[in-house]
Amino acid sequence: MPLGLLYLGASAEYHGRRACVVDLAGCPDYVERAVRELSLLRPEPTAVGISITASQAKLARELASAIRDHFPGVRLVAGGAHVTHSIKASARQPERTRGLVSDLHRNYDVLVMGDGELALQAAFAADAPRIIDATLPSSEYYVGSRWLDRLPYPARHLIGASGYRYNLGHVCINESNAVNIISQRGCPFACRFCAGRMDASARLMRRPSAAHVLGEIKQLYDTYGYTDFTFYDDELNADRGLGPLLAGLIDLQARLEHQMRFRCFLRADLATHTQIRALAKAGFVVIAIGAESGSERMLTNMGKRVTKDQNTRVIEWARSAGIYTKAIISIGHPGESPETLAETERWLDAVQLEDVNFTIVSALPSSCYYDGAVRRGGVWVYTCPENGDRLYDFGVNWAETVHFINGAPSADYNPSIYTDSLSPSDLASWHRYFEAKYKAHHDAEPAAEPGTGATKPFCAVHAIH
Ligand code: B12
Ligand code: SF4
Repeated sequence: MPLGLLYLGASAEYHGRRACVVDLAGCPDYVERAVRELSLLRPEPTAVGISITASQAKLARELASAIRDHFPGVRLVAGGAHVTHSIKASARQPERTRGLVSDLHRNYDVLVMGDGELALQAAFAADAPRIIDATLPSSEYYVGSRWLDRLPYPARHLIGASGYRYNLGHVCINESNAVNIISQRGCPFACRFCAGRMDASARLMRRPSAAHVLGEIKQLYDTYGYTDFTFYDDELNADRGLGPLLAGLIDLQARLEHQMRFRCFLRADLATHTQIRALAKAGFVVIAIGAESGSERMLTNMGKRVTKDQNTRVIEWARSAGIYTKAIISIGHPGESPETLAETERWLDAVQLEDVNFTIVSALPSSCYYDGAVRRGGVWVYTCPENGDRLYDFGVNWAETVHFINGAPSADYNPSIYTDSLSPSDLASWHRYFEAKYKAHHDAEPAAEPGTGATKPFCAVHAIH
């Protein structure tokens, strides 16, 4: 479920507005569908918010244009990762981001950066500024931990939550009754491929109390009968306050006399054997780790600050605790070569994961690979400070191109990046090779991550009136 929009919907309702959320995930006729849904609203909407990630920017613009045609005078508000990170990146890469930022200014009336629960109300005001920056703790619209504890739970009733049924997103789990939740925001780490990492405010952690999170889980169980939960937190163990949450989950299940199942993302360097056992005891059956590579040089180059041995150790601990591990492997970091990919292959052969996801890196605004690159001979070049290894990027025009890869690349998929020893097509071949070798036996592979139409680009609309 689109948590961001559902939090905004809840906030709008809390402030006495009528809200409508349209989830366009995986919807091929997303423009027609959105216009149709908006046309049914009475009275007509006065404001429409669109949530945008980089790969959706072009689709969102088409949507915005159709909404303007059908509802002249409506206020169009844009928010989400693309808006936040493009504007933030423009301070460091003004030339490179010019097209992205002007595209946003041309097509939307108000741009909201950061969490939108408080900013949304200001975006509706008659005298709303063109940009509302809610990313800084000094902003009156900043959603800090204190606010997260008071925010209403996501308004899942606005999208007919009972119609959503997912599995826990692991190849070993076929039957499930899962929903996604998020228990903290921000990540203090600085992996160089990750969007937002160049921005200090994105590295600030915020979280509600364990009681608030447990209340949401209970509400989801009571209202919709959900028994399985995927935590969308960037890294659940990035926060030191995991103990009360795990104790609360055990207590909740005992009180309800019902066993629940959970999935989360973890950072391997912060995991301990005790923590993994505690997760298993609380009902965690799947963990996903951003292992990224089996090459120490690549792990250094991407600024992961996790070692291959730490990744291996977590997989072993999880296996001994009866938890399935899924690893995310990313291909095409600075200096990637046939040798480093062979190291990754050897590592994957050694750890024998039940499930693994492959992706090819792309340089996203506000990541180190994007903001830290310099233009040379028509391409963007990021150079690792440690050893001079380089990543080359043709530069995706996110405002004009739908560009992302999830799952095996099609024959015509062309990565935007390359290294000194691997061309874009070499990287795509390696990706296909890994998919064939490690995923071919997964006939019953879930088509998408829980809660998403992950294999297709999507947009979402949030209309308020
Ligand atoms: C879970 C997740 C996924 C899931 C589901 C995504 C979903 N939409 O539910 C899956 C696995 C499908 C996925 C896929 C991808 N993802 Co992803 N994903 C995330 C993750 C970890 C959590 C999203 C979430 O639920 N956040 C919680 C909610 C509360 O926050 P939110 O959605 O940002 O919404 C808040 C604000 O942004 C704002 N807001 C949002 N929309 C709007 C609209 C308006 C009008 C307003 C006013 C405010 C507003 O207010 C909201 C409430 O506070 C984020 C990282 C993160 N921590 O956010 C990455 C992230 C969004 N993903 C990212 C990427 C790169 C991808 C992929 C391209 C990866 C790939 N190679 O395939 C694909 C592309 C998907 C697509 N089509 O866009 C990047 C996006 C970067 C960018 N510039 O767009 C992020 C930021 C990770 C990162 N740091 O690099 N992803
Ligand atoms: S990849 Fe994970 S650990 Fe690294 S900066 Fe991004 S969210 Fe944090």
